[in-house]
Amino acid sequence: MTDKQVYPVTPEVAKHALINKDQYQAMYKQSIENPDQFWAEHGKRVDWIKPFTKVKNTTYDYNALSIKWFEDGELNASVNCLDRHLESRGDQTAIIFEGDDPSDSRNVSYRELHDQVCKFANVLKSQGVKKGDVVTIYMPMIVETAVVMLACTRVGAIHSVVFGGFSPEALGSRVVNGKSNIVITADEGLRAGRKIPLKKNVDAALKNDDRHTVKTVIVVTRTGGDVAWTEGRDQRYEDLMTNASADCKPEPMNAEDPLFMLYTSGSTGEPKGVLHTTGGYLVYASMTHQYIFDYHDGDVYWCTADFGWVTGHSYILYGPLVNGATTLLFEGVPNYPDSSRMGQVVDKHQVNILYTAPTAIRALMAQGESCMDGTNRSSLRILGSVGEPINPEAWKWYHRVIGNGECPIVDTWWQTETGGILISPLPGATDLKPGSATVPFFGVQPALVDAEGTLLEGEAEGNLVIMDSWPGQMRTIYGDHERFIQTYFSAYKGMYFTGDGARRDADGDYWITGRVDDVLNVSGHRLGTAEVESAMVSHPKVAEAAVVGYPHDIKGQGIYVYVTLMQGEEPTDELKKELVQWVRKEIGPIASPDVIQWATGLPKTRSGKIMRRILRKIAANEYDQLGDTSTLADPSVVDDLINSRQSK
Ligand code: 6R9
Repeated sequence: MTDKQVYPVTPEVAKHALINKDQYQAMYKQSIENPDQFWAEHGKRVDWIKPFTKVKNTTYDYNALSIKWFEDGELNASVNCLDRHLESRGDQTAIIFEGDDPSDSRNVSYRELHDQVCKFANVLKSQGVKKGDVVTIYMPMIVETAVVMLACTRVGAIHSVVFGGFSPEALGSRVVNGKSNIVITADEGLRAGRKIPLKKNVDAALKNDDRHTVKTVIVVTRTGGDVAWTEGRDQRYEDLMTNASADCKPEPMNAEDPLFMLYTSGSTGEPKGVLHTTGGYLVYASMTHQYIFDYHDGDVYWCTADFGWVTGHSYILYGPLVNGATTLLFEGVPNYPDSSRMGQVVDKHQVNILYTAPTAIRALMAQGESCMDGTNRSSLRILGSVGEPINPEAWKWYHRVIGNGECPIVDTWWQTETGGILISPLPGATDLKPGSATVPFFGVQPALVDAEGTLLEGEAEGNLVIMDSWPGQMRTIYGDHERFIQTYFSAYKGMYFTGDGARRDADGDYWITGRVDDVLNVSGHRLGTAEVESAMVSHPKVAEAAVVGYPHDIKGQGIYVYVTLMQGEEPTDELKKELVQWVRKEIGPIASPDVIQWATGLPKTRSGKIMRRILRKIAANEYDQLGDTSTLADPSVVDDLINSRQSK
């Protein structure tokens, strides 16, 4: 089947675009047939302190897995983001900061940013931070966060950004796992007029750190709110910056030296620290940013993600800054002070490229078109979507209402692990289909396999794998290389397994159908069912819990929890509320259960494995599609669950 509704490349877009259809075909072909030559050429898009002579050295062979790109080159990320632009665009705005409060905005030039970064790099050095140390960053969406991240790269430290919405418990376990002995935070964050107690959370997180290895906490003043102070450990960012020199020699990094780590959820166990290295990542992030967003010099580019997620790393910070772009950094949320905010920000800063998430679009859509009243968004040229499958209805609304029917939408599929976008249209080269991420980027070879790992040809649906390495790929799970190999390369030998399912249509376009493992995608945020379950069962009244996702109009997926209480505990509405609060405290607000259902028993196989497939169907109200339940240890459990679901 070819999907009928196609939005062809328009002549206006084609005229302006960096890559047309023929160029895409030719470049893609070269990138697959001769990757060394292709990436040797495109590897030059970043500045090397010592040029590479080797390009691709990778094997997905399970027993000899190795991923190295540009392995003998040396470079520094902050130099690529800042120093190399000083001569040509020192006074150009690097970052437009748009605060939570619409009256709070400012522009930061490349020169100013360079100064701040060098100063903070010297501060880090003065605090004893060396190449290879892990610096934990727990900060709001402010300019200082970009400064801190880039300063880490200047001295060769590995930053580990923890999303400001995570709880003290989640932060604490990431600090410990990363063996980090320094945390950078702010007094409080600001979101939708509310204060987020970041420093307080850090204090609580470190109280639980029984190793007491965190020697330094640096606190940026954002709100000026009162915070507790631990003498000898806590220091004010502003005080440290006052006397710091703005002269800091960058640390030459090998292409394969770590750049950052970022925790993400998997289907089992604790979140894993995804490790990215320097050379390949910067080449890939900047190249995808330029071509996929059809970025031209002078464009104003706005990605609404948070630094706490990979999109914030690759497409607010590194990709845009390596390209010398003007990147907008937004502290707030799309519906504060009201739902016209997104349109207002676009008009105010004359944004040309807008990159956001389906959940934000659906939330605006639910407000009705009037949320764009009073704004014209005529500066927009390209729209982007990321984080979860975009339903065709939301796609069309985004296209018609936000983009005035004139802007191509690039639906970009990728993952924390991939470092940059792997499947996406290119504005001048790809005809669009609402809901399809379409075609692979240069150097990327997607394929579909069935459960046995047999490659599927032509029109098909199956598990999405990638057949060969690309420069932005993660290199390991911090501290656990074995888990890296097991998680991504053991399911299908010789292939990278994405954890996603996909369909390929008769034109060869890919349609991502969502996770095929036990990972939830709630408002574009990744969460492991295992994490939510382990938070739930840590409550003293809970005996057992099973978590599944269910279709949710705004969030994409909502969190549905089946809970079995300890003998003698009363299943009350108060207890449900308490359990919701409990999970928020353990993980953070993004993990708040949407529905809790009391369960006297859970459907398990005779070997004791919970059959989530059945729980998913019950949560989705699809009782007629339960499939085979005869292998259950106690099939009557299913009827009980359905009855109690219906009687609610
Ligand atoms: C970048 C990012 C990755 C998971 C991924 C997939 C889902 C992301 C998507 C998409 C359909 C898209 N996902 N983009 N699904 N269409 N355009 O989101 O990274 O937080 O690691 O999540 O998100 O399921 O596997 P991450």
